[in-house]
Amino acid sequence: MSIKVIDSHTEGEPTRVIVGGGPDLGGGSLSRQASRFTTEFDHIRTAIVREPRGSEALVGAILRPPESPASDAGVIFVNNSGALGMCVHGTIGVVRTLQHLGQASTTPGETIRLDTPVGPVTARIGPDGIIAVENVASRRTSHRVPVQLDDRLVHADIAWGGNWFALIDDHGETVEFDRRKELTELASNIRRVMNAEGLDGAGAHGGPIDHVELFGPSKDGGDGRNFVLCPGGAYDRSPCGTGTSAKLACLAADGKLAEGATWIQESIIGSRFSGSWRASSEPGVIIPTISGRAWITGESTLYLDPEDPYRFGIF
Ligand code: PYC
Repeated sequence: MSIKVIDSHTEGEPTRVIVGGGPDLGGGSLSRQASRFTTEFDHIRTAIVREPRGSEALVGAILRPPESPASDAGVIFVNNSGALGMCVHGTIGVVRTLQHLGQASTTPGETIRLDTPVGPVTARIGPDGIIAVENVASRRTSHRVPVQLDDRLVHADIAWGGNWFALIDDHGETVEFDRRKELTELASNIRRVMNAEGLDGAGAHGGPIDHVELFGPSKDGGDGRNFVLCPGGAYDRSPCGTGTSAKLACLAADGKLAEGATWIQESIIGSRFSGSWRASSEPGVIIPTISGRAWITGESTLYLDPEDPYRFGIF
């Protein structure tokens, strides 16, 4: 069996788009197709994103027919632990890949609308390779929830940005690349305690916290730096677009960022997304736009040799 893929990275975080030989996910809603991917074809997901062909940070994307006639395509994102609701860095990677294939415009101002399991998003082509993603409606559902860990008390906001985030400022750690092991351990503990105590997302798409976002001051002229723990235990090399959307929802709720103003979010490696928001028709719910760049890193054919004991990944 062979699968054709195109790899890219968005501000440091990798995306692998399946362009041939992917699983037949049938029809129905994209969320149904996403759950079919992780139930009937999970071995294909793990073969594509896990070592030895992938890495813990890799997000896989499979293009599907659009769910709505207003959209150009559908997309499902998966990582080392399962399916993601939405993925902004992945969307930027998908659009860059479609441009590379000649299937999307590179003309500034042109748009491409993609359906995802959690709603449609629109990518607008900008100048200098920038791609701006208008993400799904985002909102904060809880403010400063106390979370008692063995060694410290922290306070978490809970917000939806296409995935569920716990956002923490008062963690007492330095948000530096060379502290990533300690930050991973702290964020994992926070997620474990919050989910064990039922401190999770509520309302539409309600569910457990899947990402944890720790904030610190900017090191490079931005508005802040983050460390984002992803569901499978990897940290996001980019500033995490769904996480930046969740952050914008919190800033908007606190009156700390005006509608239309720009927020520059730095990642733990120093890469940047620029974000802004507009109001939705629902009070307390914002529509964020996140901008960043992606670069193609390779085109390849993955071989799944039946004799290879690790063809479906290393567990
Ligand atoms: O950019 O939304 C994002 C994302 C989610 C997980 C990794 N990146």
